[in-house]
Amino acid sequence: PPVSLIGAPTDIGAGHRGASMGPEALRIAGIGAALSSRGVDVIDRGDIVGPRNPWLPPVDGYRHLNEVLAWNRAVMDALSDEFRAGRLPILLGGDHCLAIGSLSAVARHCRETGKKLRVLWLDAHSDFNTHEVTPSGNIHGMPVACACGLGPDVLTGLGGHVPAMRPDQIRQIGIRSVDPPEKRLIKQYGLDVYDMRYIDEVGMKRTMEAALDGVDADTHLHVSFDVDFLDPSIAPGVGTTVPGGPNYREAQLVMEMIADSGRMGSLDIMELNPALDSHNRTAELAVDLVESLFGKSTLMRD
Ligand code: DIR
Ligand code: MN
Ligand code: MN
Ligand code: MN
Repeated sequence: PPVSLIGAPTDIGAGHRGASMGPEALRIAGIGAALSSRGVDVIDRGDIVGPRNPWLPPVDGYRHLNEVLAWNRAVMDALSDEFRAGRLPILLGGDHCLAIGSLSAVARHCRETGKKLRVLWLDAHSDFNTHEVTPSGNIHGMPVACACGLGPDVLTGLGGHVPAMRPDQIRQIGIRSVDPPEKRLIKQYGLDVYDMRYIDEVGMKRTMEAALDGVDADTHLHVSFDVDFLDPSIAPGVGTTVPGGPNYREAQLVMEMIADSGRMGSLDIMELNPALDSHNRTAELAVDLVESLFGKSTLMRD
């Protein structure tokens, strides 16, 4: 399908400033041209606007809840417009709190069209915190919990249905940093987590086969790519690096196997922080991986 790029320049849910520059870094790394040179019909819709980051401490376990809500409403509306137009939205983050808006839009799209939903959550973190257990109050650590109905009503109800999705519609890949009470919640909700130990033992190919199992012609596949999924040695430009992530070849295989499924209907590229990067290399790597997501390097295959 035709692709729409949507920038969401904010770090409103993060613990470091700078993810607000992510959309422009991805544009400068050539995301639009990379897609059009692959024959993809792509339009850049420009940037969503929202409140500035007041950089305040948490209140009742949430930092900037009102501002996070405003940004996520705008994200949800922007993505919903693209789904109704039959287009594949790529959300250029921005921090990962904005996935509350994209997951709300995707879940609503699937309810409206009767499609099955599968979410692939590529991240070092599970993002399954609540205001009671969060170590930081940063809402970028909470979007998966919100999508599963765990969080403030204003966020969990964004797409008009609580919960937006069931845990069994989500597969998390690359996880290696989970806060202890967050771990208990993940077990309680039965989230499917392919952590780095699993990937090390089983290999990325079989991990992805398991994560994509059951995806069929009726499935809308949403990929939420937190750039800190990648090992920090290749992707230093993120706020919360965690060692021991997928290397370049593993990450590329992930993207190629998603491309081969042919079912990706929406994509988030999140947490890219050019202020912590050098020479925009992390954005360039992200663009390279997006090319794989859209079918590059399937030489010898058909
Ligand atoms: C940590 C960090 N679990 C928190 N989360 C991050 O503050 O909730 N998510 N960095 O991407
Ligand atoms: Mn994340
Ligand atoms: Mn993360
Ligand atoms: Mn769709």
